Amino acid sequence: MTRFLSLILYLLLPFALRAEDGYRLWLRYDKIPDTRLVNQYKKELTTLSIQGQSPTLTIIRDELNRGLSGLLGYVPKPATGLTGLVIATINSPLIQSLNITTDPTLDEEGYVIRNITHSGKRLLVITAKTEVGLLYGTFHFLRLIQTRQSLQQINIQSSPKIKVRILNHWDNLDGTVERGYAGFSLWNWHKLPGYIDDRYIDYARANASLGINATVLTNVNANALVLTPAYLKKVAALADVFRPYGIKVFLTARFSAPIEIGKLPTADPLQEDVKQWWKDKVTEIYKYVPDFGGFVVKANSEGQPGPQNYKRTHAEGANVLADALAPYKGIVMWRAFVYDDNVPDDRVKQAYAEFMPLDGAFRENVIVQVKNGPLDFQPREPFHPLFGALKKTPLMMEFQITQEYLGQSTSLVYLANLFKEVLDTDTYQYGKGSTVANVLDGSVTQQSLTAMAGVTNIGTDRNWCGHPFAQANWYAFGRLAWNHTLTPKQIAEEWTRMTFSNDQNTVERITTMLDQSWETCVNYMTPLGLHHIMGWSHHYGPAPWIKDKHRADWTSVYYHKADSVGLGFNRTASGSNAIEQYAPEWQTVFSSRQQIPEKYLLWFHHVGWNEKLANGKTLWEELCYRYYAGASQVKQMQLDWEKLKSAIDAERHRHVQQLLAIQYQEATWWRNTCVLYFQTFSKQPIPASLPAPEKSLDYYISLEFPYAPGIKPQW
Ligand code: BDP
Repeated sequence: MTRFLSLILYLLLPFALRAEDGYRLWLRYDKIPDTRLVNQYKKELTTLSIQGQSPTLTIIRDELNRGLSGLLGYVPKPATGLTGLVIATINSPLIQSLNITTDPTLDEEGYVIRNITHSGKRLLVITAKTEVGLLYGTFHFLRLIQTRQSLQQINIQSSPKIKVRILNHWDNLDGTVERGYAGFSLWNWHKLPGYIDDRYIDYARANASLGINATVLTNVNANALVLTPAYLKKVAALADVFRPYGIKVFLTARFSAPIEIGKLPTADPLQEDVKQWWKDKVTEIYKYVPDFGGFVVKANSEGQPGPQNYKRTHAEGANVLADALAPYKGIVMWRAFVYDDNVPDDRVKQAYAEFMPLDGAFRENVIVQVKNGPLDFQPREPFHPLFGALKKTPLMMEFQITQEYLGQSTSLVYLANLFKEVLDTDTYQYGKGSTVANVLDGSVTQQSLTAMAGVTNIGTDRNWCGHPFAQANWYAFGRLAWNHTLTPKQIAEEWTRMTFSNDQNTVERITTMLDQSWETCVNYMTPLGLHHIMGWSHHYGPAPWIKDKHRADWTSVYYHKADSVGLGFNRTASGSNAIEQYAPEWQTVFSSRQQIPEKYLLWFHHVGWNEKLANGKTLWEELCYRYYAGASQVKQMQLDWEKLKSAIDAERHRHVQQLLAIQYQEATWWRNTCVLYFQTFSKQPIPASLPAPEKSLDYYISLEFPYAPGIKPQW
C-alpha cells in the first residue's frame, strides 16, 4: 500500500512542482473554466496561419501553441491562406491582398489586431511592419483571452510611446545583485556561454510580452572586466538568446576601464589614446554583439570614476563613448545621478547644477538618464527639475522597480501609482501640458531618441521578484514604458486577471489593495514629504537618528532637520532655494505654505510642530496620525487578503499572508520608531487616541541587520 502511495505521489510530483510558485508570472495560460466562453473563442480561431520562417516567427508559433492549448485546451490547425487567425507582416503578399489600412502613426514596433471579413469569411489578423511587432501583437492578443475579452470586434492599433524600454540590472559579476531582494543574479556568468539556462528564455518572453526591448546586464557601479573578451563571449550568448525577442543588450561602462583593462596610464577623455581605446573596444564589442545597444554610465557619483577626475565635464566624458558607438548606431545613457559631499549646500540641487550648463554639449547619441526625483528613489519625491529644463539634450527616465526604499521584498507596494504620479506631473517647461511623460516621449520636445529605464527587481528566486506582488511592478513598468497613458488601476486589473484570477470580486479586491498600497507605505515610512530616514547602508527599516557619518548627505538628520522648532528641509528662498530649479508655476506652489500639496510639505519647508495643517491638526498631531494610519492600512490589507483565501490557490495565499504579517511588523516598527524619535524634538505626547509604541526608542536604535540583502559589498 505504501509503495502504491509513493508511486502515486511520484506520478503527481511534476504537477506538484508546477504548482503556483509564481514562476509563470503573468503568462500562466491556465484553462478557462467557462466552456461557453472557450467555445466562443474557438469559433474565431479555427485555423492559424503564420507566414514565413524565422526565429521570431517560431517564437510566435510556440507562444500561441502554449497559450491557446493552455487557455482553450486546443490549438488551431495550421493553415497557409486567408483563414482563421492570420499573422504576417504588412508587406507580405497575404496582408497586401487584404488592403488593411493602418494609421500613419504605426511604428516599426507597433501592431494591428483586427477582425475583417474577406470574401465572405471572418478573419482575425495580427499584422505589423516588423516581426517583433508581430510578437508584441501576439502577446496582446493572448492577453485579450487571458483577461477574457471578446474577440468579436477587435480593432486595435498600438505603438510604443517610448523607443528604448529598458531594464537596468544592478547585477555584479560575482552573482550578487546590488539592491536585489530576490536571490542572486539571473546571469550565470561562470557557466556562460556554454550553458543557456531556460530562465533566460522565460525572462525574454516575459519582457517581450510587455514590449521591453532592451536590458543592461550589469551594475551601474561597474566592473570593467565585463568588457574583456572572456566576458564579451558570455554577453554575446545572452544577446543571441534575447535577439529574436526584440531585446537588445547594453552594458555598463566603467569610466576607468582604459586604465584597468587597457593598461593606459589615464582615462582622460580628451587624450587621443583614450579615445582610440574606446573606439577599438566598441569595434570589438560589435564583433561579438552586432546589435549591441550601447553603454550606461555612472560617472563621478558615489566614488565612481568619471571625467571630472581629469577636470573634464560630463559632456566631454559622454561624447568619447558616443563617438565610438556612433558608427554602429549605439547610444550612451549617461546618468545624472551625481553628487558629492564637497557640495554641502543641498544634495538635491546638484544634478541640475551640473547638467544645465552642459545643455546642447552632448552628442546626438547621448541621452541623459534622470531618476524620477532629485534625491534618490525615496518613497515619495517631487519630480526631478531636469525634466523639461534641459532643452537641447534628450532626457530619459530612470525608475526603480526594485523596492530598495519601499519595503524591499517583504512588502506589498505597487509602484505604478508612484510612476504615474511623476509621469503625469506638469513641468510647465514648454507651457501648460508639458508633463514629464510628454517630455520623455518627445511630443513636446521633438526629441527623437526617447527612453525609459527601470532598475529591475528580478533574481533567481523561483518567483523571480521575491514577493509575489513585486511581479506587478515589473509588469507595470513595462506597460507604462509602452503606453504611459494607461492608469495604474487598468494595469493592476490586467495583471491581477492574468496572475491570480478573473473572478470579478477577486479582481476588485486585489486591484484595490494594489492601488492603495503605495500611499500606505508612504504613510508609515515618510509621510508629509519626509525623506531619507532609512537604515544606514542596507536601507532596511527606519533610522532617523543617523548623523555624524563621513558624508553629511548620507545621514538622516541632514534631510529631516528636526529641531525644537519643527521638522523638514527648508528649500525655499530663505533656505537652500532648490525650488528655483523648477518652472515659475511650481516655484509659486512649492514656496507657499498655503498652496503646497501636503505630500511635499516637509520636502520644501521647515514647519513648526504646532503649525496647523489643512485639516486643523498641528504638524505633530498629523505626523502621528499618518504613521498610525499607515500601519492600520497594512492591517486592513491583511484582513482583505484573508477574505480571498478561498479565491486564491493555497500556495500563493500562504506566501502573501506571511509576507503581509512581516509587513505589518515592519510598518509598526517604522511607526513606533519615527514617532518616538521625532517626539524627542516636539516634546509633545502622542495623541491619546493612538496606542503607545510597544518598545522604547533605545530598543529600536539597538536593532542591527548585518546581513540584510542587497547591500553593496564595498559599503
Ligand atoms: C542608490 C543605491 C546605490 C546605487 C545608487 C545609484 O543605494 O546602491 O548605486 O542608488 O543609483 O539608491 O547609482
